[in-house]
Amino acid sequence: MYNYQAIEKKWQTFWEENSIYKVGAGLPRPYKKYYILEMYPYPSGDLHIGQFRNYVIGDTRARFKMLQGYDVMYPFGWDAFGLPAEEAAIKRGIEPKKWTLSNIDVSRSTLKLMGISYDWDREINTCEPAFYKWTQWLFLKLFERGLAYRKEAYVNWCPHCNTTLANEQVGAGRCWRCATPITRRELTQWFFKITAYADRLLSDLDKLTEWPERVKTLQRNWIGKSDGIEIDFLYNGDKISVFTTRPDTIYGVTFIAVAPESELTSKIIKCSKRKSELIKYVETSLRRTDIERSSNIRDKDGIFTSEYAINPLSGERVQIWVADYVLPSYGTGVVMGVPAHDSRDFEFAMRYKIPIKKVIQPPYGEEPNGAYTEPGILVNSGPFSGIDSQEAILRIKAYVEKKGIGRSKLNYRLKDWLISRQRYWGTPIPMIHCNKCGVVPVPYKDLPVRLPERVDFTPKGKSPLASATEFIKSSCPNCGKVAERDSDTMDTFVDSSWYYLRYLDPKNETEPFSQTSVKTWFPIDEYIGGIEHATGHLIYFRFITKFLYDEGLLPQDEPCIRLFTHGMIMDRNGNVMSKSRGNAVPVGPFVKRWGADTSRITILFIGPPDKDAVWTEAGVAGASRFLKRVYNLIHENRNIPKIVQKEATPLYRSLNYTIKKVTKDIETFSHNTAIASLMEFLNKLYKSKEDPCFGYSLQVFVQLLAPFAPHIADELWSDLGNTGSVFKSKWPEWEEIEEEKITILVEINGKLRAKFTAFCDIEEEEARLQAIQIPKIAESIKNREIKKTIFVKNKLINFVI
Ligand code: ANZ
Ligand code: ZN
Repeated sequence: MYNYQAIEKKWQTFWEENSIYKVGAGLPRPYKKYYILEMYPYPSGDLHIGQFRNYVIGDTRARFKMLQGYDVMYPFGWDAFGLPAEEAAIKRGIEPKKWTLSNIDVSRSTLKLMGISYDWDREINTCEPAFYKWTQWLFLKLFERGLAYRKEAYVNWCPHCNTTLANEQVGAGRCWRCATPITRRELTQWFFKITAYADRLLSDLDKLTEWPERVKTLQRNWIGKSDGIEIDFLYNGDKISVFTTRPDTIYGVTFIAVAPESELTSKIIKCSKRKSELIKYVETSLRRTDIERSSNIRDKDGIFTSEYAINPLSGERVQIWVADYVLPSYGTGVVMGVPAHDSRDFEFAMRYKIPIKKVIQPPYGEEPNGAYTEPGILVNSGPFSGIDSQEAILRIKAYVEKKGIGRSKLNYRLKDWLISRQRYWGTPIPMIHCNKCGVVPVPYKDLPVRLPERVDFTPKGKSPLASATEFIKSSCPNCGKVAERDSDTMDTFVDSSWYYLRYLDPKNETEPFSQTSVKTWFPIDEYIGGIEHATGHLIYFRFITKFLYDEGLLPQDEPCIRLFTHGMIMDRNGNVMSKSRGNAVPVGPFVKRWGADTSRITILFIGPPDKDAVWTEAGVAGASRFLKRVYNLIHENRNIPKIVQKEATPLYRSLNYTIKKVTKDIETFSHNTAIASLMEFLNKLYKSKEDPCFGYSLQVFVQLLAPFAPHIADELWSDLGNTGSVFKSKWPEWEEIEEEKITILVEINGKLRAKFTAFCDIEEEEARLQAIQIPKIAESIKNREIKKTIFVKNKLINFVI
């Protein structure tokens, strides 16, 4: 009888006692390193099925590499700081630290129950001083190089909750918690100058040949390089610079629009006759978020300043407006309005009856009703009339540069990274404010700056740490006078921008990581995580890696060779499973009921790992039956001789075919089809007990099964008379021999839809499993009932739906 409870407990204990997964503790062998990492989780409670899937995907690959003889680094840790812990703490009245640590305990024991092969000796936790000491060290390094700086910035502010809000926490201009309309506040904030790396972050994407194209495209667009020019308009003897990618439209400018919060706006307000109306408009627009302001849906609004500027090329006088569709932080914060050729400007001009002047003619075809935004032939453009847009852009660029009224300019959409938070539960910013010396860094030897406990952290409008007098009171490292600590904490994405390096040397007390450890393990060979991090974490950690490379601390400037973005687990309504949505199925009870191995097979068999999948427990019965059959067959035949029969018996052929298939499938993250081949091969084994290759095949089967169902594999491995763990054995190799395979047609309602190859005499159940794994078939039978299955041996399978 397959007693999975006893087996799993036994082997989990064995692995732990024998440090099977300890990095570098393996048998002597040629040295090949493999650093595999999953993005670490935020410890919000027990893990759910969606997370479980990601860890099992990673674990399967880690175990496979172990069996292939690699020295595998497979660590785990916790992204422990962050807002939800504070929210939970306020709601439940417990300390964020206590809440976080108890969540970690629950999740860790679930991971152990699942049999994931992490080296727990390398566990990290970002809220421990031993870790955040080095986050602070990183901050100081960046500060030394001028890459961490302080600046006034507008932030979203909820006047009711007394707190800043991230853009994601604002919906339709209201606070996510209390629905009060938000305002914008100008506060001094800390930034990391990621824009200094914009060009490298962009061009080095070409080095990342094993990253998904989709992620690279998202990053390219996010960095948003834009090649244009700045042109100086004249205003009261001063200049107003505008950034444009279309200098060929310069003769069509009929107004200038300035962002409300730009300095230029305050300057113009002083000269304007419409002071009070202007001030009112500025206040209203500050209440809107960037998202609303640049939305295409909302009517663009603005206000005329009653001032004028002069177009330096045409000499024409144009109106100056203040309009909040102009973003303060892009280009110069001023737009030259060309209503005839830009849709937003067109809308704006129509609304306020501003003149519209055509200067680009379509080369062929008719002019549209609205703005004509494509390139074309210049008209009404002085000496440039008659030239096409492309040529005109070059000539106008040359002209303004010669005259000294403009310059070429590269602009990036990427902004500097605002990293300060007016929150308690994060890494304290290691800076001291002295009346005499200004902002002074905490000396390295005084790190860590410890986060004080028992602080009143309910939001009051300023950082909770500001009222922790014991913490704030300090002395200036420079002059020794009484001074104050910075009261902000860092964005948690700072922690995750470098955490992957700490695993390499987690206990080092004198440096964040040693040079030896980096030389041995850097970079990550395989990184597994969600696509939602494409433009956040995955850019930040590239940035910090480049910075540390420039500091001479890393041998290369990209953190990760290969990135795998896994699909999401969805609920029946098509929503992503997540704790915050309230549709999370906890994994603990499921694993307890079915055992780790059956749960693992179920989740891997749900579909290709890079695709989304709907969670159902339907597959669990099949997975459980499969493992029972594995156990029964091998356990009963455990004493059979295992000599290798290198004859091309039918079983030997199938065996070689299966080794090859499973190996290739794991390499391409096609775990579900690998399992399907194992199921098929098992059936063949049941029918081949007389084959001279039978005993040997059982042995190899156990090895092939091991990455997916590690406990039962180790149990059967020792049943077969081997000593030690199967994970210390060597992954089987295959021999290229001709395989007698047949082609099975897959039909739906009698129509041919797909084909697959299988062993001769494949059974109906087997054929059905193989067929429904084919993406095209899976797609057409999704959510539909299969009324009848018709199976013609060695020919076809037909689903009636
Ligand atoms: C005149 C013009 C005429 C423009 C035309 C476009 C089409 P990308 O390509 O994304 O870089 N712009 C400049 N600064 C802006 C700001 N702070 N907020 C909002 N829009 C701004 O876009 C560059 C274009 O975006 C610039 O070129 C400018 O409009 C606008 F037929 O200038 B253009
Ligand atoms: Zn001082």
